[in-house]
Amino acid sequence: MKIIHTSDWHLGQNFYGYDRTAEHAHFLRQLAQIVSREQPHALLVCGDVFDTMQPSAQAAKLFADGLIAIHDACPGMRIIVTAGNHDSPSRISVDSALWQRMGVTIVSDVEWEGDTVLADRHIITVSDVHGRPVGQVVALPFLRGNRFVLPDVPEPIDSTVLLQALTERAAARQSALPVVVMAHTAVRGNLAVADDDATAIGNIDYVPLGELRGEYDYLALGHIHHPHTLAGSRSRARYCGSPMALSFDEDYEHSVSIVNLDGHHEPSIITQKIEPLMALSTLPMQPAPLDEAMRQLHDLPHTQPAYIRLNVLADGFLPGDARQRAAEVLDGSLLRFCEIRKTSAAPANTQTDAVSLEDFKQMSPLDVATRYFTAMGTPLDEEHAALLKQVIQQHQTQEQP
Ligand SMILES: [Mn+2]
Repeated sequence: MKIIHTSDWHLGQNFYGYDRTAEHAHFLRQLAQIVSREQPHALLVCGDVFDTMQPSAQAAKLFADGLIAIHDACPGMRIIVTAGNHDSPSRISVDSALWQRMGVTIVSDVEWEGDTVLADRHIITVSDVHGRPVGQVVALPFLRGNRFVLPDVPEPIDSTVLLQALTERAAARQSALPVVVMAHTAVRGNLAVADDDATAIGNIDYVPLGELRGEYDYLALGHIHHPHTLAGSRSRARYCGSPMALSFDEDYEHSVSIVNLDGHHEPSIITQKIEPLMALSTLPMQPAPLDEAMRQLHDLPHTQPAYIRLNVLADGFLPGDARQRAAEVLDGSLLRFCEIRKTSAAPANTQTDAVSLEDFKQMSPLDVATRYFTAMGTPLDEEHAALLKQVIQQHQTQEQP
């Protein structure tokens, strides 16, 4: 089974007041070309189709026109779209009956009958042009609840067990075919070492990969915009990432993933780059004083369209007219001024007595907490230290098998 895995389109995004319709249309045209060339069995869109719960008419039109062009590029292809946390389940499924006629399945929410989940609505068989089944897709949207009841399972289960149960159900139907699971959630790779995953995840609450025990052949993930295969997954779990940068910090290459599955073998994955219509540029690369940053802004060639974030080094407040001055420099050009990022020249408090990684590994949790509170200016008192010590001990006893 050959699939194209994409997610996090965020159609209709308003970027510092600028409209990104042309950029999204540029992406959708590229996707139609990729589909036309690859002729995959399925296209999976794993959540966050729209940027907001109430997308504009323009964004809805972008979605419809784009999807029709993609469908026409490979009419036999199954398209499956799931809702992400940015999507409104009711809004995204308004035309789902109409879409179904074109081979487009929109899974906006968990399907219930009374108080049990309609499991089979979430398992979709994908066929080739001759109608022969080539694989199965378990399509799960962003899950808001955490108690699900299946008809033949007595106790309510949580979202990770639901994923596992549906995967097993799909595998039991046709054991030779690969099972692909679509999910929109934060999952972390299994290796304890700091890898790409950790930096991409930031502060999001994530589920360790090991907790998603289903026997899937490929876990097609959406939610995190940085494309990466999860550590320890043997190419079986991947974030395809967003097809374009949605913030200045997403200054990496964006892509869709082309995944080939052969039975239960390790999938082969090709990353297909998406060319941006507009660059997102932080200027200068390293923060510089306002006058220097403004000088560089003046000198910038104004021939290539780009969004600009000014990177300014300053203590205290910036002059009140700094934003206006920057915007005026770019007025009438192809460059769009967005914001000023201000960095303080004075080193942060916590950096004054940095500790090496080796030393850090040797420290007890209590040492770490003590250092933290000291750095924050309110040293840990004896009572709280004792309480914390007790909690740490309890936790460590529980961890023993
Ligand atoms: Mn997203």
